[in-house]
Amino acid sequence: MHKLMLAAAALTGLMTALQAAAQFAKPEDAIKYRKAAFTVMGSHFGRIGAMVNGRVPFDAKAAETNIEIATTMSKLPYVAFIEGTDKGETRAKPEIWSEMDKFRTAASTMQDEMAKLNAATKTGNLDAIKAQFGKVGQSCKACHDNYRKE
Ligand code: ASC
Repeated sequence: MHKLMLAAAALTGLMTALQAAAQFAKPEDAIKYRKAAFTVMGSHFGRIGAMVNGRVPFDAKAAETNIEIATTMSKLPYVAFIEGTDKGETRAKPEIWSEMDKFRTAASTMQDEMAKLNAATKTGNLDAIKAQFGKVGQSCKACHDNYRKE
């Protein structure tokens, strides 16, 4: 039974990835999709940043709403780094494709740090949120430094 459930879960994951890849009729569509996901992620992560930096008052409920969106968005962009999407309206560096394993590891680190920020946000403890917010920011920056053009 356990094995069957694992197989079903693996199949569901594979189907999701295939559907995501199949949804891009043209390379530009994949580029737009991943940029949109990063934009929305950055916007909602930034709203938490405003609280962390004291630019807006801390609101635990608003932080939770924002981290839920940022966490969901963090999972979306990477299926769109497909072959043929290194050209066009993109700042993606060619190293993404020549170092795909490293790129995926860096993406996965960001997703893990974001998930930890999600957990920290649910505690409602601003100090915990601040500490983890910094780690997510570092994981964003690591990818930007290596894989995003100026
Ligand atoms: C943000 C945002 C990013 C990251 C990055 C961290 O708020 O939009 O892309 O933090 O600047 O270095």
